[in-house]
Amino acid sequence: MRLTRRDFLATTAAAAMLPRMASAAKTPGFPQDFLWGASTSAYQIEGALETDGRGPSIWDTFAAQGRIQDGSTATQACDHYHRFREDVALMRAAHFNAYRFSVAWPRIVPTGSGAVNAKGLDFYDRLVDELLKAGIRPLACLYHWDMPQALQDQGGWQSRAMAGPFADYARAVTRRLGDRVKDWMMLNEPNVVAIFGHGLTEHAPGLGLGEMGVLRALHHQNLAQGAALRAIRAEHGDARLGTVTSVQPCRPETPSDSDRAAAIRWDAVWNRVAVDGLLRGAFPDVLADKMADIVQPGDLAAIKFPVDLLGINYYSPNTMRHAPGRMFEVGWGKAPTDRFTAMGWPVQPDGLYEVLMEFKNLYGNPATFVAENGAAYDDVVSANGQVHDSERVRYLADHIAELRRALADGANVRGYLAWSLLDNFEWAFGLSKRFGLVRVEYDSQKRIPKDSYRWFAEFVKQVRGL
Ligand code: IFM
Repeated sequence: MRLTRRDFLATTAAAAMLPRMASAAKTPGFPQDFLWGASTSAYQIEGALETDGRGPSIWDTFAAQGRIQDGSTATQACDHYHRFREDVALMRAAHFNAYRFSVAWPRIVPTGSGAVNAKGLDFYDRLVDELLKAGIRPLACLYHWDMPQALQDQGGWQSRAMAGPFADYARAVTRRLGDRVKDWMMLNEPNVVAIFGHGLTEHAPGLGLGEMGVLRALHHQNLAQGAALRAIRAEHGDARLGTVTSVQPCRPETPSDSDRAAAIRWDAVWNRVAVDGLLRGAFPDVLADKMADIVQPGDLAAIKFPVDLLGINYYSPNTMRHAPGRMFEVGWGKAPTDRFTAMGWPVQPDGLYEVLMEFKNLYGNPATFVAENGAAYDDVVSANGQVHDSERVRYLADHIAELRRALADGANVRGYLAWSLLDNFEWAFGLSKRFGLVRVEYDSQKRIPKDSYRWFAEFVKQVRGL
């Protein structure tokens, strides 16, 4: 696909943003090797759930239980399994130099442990070769929520025993792809997995176990991550290893002591268990009593690891209020903005600056990259066949401006990947929420690049000096 400047300027709203971003691009602050691209995950885009020996995952079970709000499934999703070449071509046309995808654990180890499925690995082999051919650096994530059902049947993340199978799976994948993929992320958003899948019931496996269920799932993911990091490091001295966490500032709704304490508690659960465990080998004080029931001697040392690159997913801050009777006695308050996405998430770009500066000021400025940032909106296809998603353009532009501000203030940020390349299966919301730079017509599988895609492509082109 060839995109001309005229294509891009055809969009009034996007065109209006360009001068501002063009001058942003000229401002020093984006290094030449900065990573620009998008992220996706296997279950959300691949489809082909029963192809080439893939085993069932917890999300297949969850969907079969009728727990997806719009009744859709990921059976076909974006059919990326068969259309990945077309999707890589879209990235290439947008001048991306990086792409984060996830490997589906149930494709590689269909029964959770034991035999490795070579055909599953073959798919990622083809994908990686296609990316490299297009000059796009592959960043592979090993766990983006699709646990093999067989392991869930043995306790899943409620069990300490997942560390062994996860490390074995990590070894199998990196042995096959490690000659070409150098960036390996272990987990995606362990906090979201633990909170919504284990404490609450909105995500698979939908256990609703409350506070201790959350903390167990977090701790056991941390342990599995530590085991996988060490397993890969032992065999791949040249790999850049890391993980991806969702980091959202937790702000009190009011200055009251009780709301402030709620924000501190939620910050501990949402942000610190994952980040402090990995970077400091420590857990937040406010959770010490509860964690004492879970953590065993030696665990903190097994979790801490000198990562090379840390992915940060940022969408919005959490505005918290004291809510007696709720999990961790917290509830979501009203955010001080009138901008919201179709997910109902507040748009507060300054939170990205806050998060990036926090890594600089509190954690010794490790190398980070924005692994996800983006927004769902109720896009419509206009009479001219285009998607004029000016709100998404504004969302991206505002967040990239905050990223640039953090870079200028010394944050060690190495890249920005938008969520997401394609509209896709948005978990419990099914196909009803669209986050893509590219629209997917699910019936025909036609890809329609949105204005945001053209805007981002033009921006990346300018900022990379192409
Ligand atoms: O779609 C998800 C992704 O899988 C994980 N981070 C948030 C995105 C939007 O909800």
